[in-house]
Amino acid sequence: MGLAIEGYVEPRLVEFLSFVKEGLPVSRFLLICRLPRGRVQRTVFLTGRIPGERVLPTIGNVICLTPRDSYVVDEPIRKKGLLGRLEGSIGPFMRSPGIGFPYLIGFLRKNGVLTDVAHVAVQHDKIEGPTPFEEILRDKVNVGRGDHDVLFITAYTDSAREAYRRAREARLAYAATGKRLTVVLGGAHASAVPDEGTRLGHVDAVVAGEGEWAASELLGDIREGRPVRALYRSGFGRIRERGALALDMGIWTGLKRRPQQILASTTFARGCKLDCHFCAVFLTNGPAVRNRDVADVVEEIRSQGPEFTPETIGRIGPGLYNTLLRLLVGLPFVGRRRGRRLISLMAPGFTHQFFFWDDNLYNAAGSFRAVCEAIRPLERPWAAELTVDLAEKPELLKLARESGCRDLFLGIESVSQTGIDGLDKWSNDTESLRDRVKRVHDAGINVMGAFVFGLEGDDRSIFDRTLEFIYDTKIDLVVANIIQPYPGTGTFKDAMLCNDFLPWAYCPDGSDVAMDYNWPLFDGAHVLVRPRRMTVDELQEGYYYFLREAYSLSGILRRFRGRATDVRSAVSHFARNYGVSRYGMVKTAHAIRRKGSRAVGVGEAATGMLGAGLEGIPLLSATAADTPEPG
Ligand code: B12
Ligand code: SF4
Repeated sequence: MGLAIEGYVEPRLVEFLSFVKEGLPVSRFLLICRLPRGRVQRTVFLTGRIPGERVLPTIGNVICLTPRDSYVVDEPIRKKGLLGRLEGSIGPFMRSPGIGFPYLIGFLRKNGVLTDVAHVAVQHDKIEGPTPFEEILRDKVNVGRGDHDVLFITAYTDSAREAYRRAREARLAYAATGKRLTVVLGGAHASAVPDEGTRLGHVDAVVAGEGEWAASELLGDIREGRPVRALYRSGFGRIRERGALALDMGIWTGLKRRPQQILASTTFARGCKLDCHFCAVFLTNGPAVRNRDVADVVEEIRSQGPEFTPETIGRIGPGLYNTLLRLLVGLPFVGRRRGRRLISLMAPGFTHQFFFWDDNLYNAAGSFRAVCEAIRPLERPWAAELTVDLAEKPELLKLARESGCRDLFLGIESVSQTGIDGLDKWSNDTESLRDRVKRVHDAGINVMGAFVFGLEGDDRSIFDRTLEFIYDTKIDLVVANIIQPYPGTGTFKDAMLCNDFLPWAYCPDGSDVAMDYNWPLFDGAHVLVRPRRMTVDELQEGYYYFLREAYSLSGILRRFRGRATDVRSAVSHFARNYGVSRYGMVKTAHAIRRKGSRAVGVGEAATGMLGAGLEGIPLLSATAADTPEPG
């Protein structure tokens, strides 16, 4: 028996041994390996290959790339605020790099689709900045490992253009190395427009929908030496069996500019019980709700905690936060009483509060109860995104609070019933909306309300009516978007049928990257479809006006629920709103800077389709937003 090994020897040996373990035939290989005294020789000569024998590719590196968003297309983001400057000098405090790649890589590794032979490198342009590919190859990838690398890119629609540009850049950099690279796009945009990237020659393959099984098939094709197909898509299988999914947040240790803390994250279900007209969730997660085993969820959360305890804090690394933390925890009184809390707030590792990134955590009463009961013993605060009809079940709200729920992101969408009906969002009913928000508050849970403008029936009064609503109900945090025709949704199809797309929604002639539409503008902050009862300018400016009012000092004050003497709650309310408005939500920060925005009376001179303020909106320039954005 012999073995022929070329290139970097250790991973090849691992692969050889896995061949033996799996009972695959190895007798046709010949091993010639020089090991001089004192050191391991890594140069191996290839001889004795049987003439005509096919050598199968070995995947050496899998690069997981998250490109930047195109949130601010007409103005680059600069971190001028207090938080921005601080982070610029000492590094990011806290980020959520996402869970798509951790679930994908966790699954591929657990199921042996990726063996230890393959090195997984991560590049997160939003956190680390858009690092040139030559630098990524130099610092994060071992080009000598294996003979075939794979670049995985994830993108929402608003970052599709950046994804395509990065794909081209990677190909160029690889051409200089002479090594083979397969470029694959996955995520929400790929699931919605699965043929665009390959048709326009940006990527080699697309994975649509859930990634785990489809990507396994793709990697299998590469390893077996078969040509990759343009599209991989698997059915939405059951995920209820224990261990069906496997989250590996450990991949983020590979970030160069690693945040001090990463948002602890999990998911219980995929899919949503609703099928709202404007929503793209069904394209990635399928038409039905599928739950996981709650024990898996609990295990996932447990695995994400701080890296240090009061006893081991002395071993913490250098840096401003760490030195400060070590000193504080070391103080006799403070350390004894508050040491653990300080560590959970500041130490390297994961945040104490964890997030369910489900599409909708409240799909059914039974499963919601099961997951709350399972996580209650963890005694950790949590947050989730769900439908406001949960408020119809006070016992579930109570249970949620008892199990640690502190913040709920509610898709309120609109204070207009006509708008809600146009979305087919049967969970919402504007008659009972105020009461429902109150019930959530009464249960001791904060509300982050999400609103959409430009819906059916919306006129210029919608902005002030919504402001009145958020002040009356004292919604703690607010996010707002202009209705977007995300590809594959009912809203997109309507816009096509009625020829309602505005001119700038199409890919501009001068675009340096070919795209079907002007995807960078699909960021939630641009008017892309002709509104019926407002001018384009009225909708655009009214949107900015709404955000600016909601996050003005008086707007934040009017939404404060506590008593004037409750200093702690007041500080928390202002800090959180400051964080969201100035920093966390770049679009909001941008709106706040647009001092001239008004809800009414705008656009008198621009009643046509092309409002003056919107003419010639440029595409995000190649150099724009060159500072890392909040993740
Ligand atoms: C959580 C979430 C967020 C979080 C993200 C937090 C974080 N750091 O990850 C926050 C609140 C920040 C957010 C923001 C926004 N979101 Co969002 N979000 C979601 C949500 C509910 C779940 C995403 C998720 O994490 N799912 C779980 C993971 C495991 O799934 P995944 O990331 O899709 O990855 C899987 C597959 O897609 C695939 N995969 C993904 N990438 C790749 C790459 C390769 C190469 C391969 C092989 C496979 C693969 O494999 C993974 C495992 O199966 C989705 C709904 C949905 N179901 O997609 C909306 C969704 C993705 N969001 C959406 C939108 C519009 C936005 C915003 C633009 C909203 C706004 N106007 O501000 C912003 C922009 C964010 C941005 N560009 O970065 C839309 C996207 C539509 C589109 N076509 O782009 C969705 C689909 C919701 C909707 N209502 O339609 N979002
Ligand atoms: S409730 Fe939310 S996640 Fe579910 S379909 Fe509607 S918008 Fe999408």
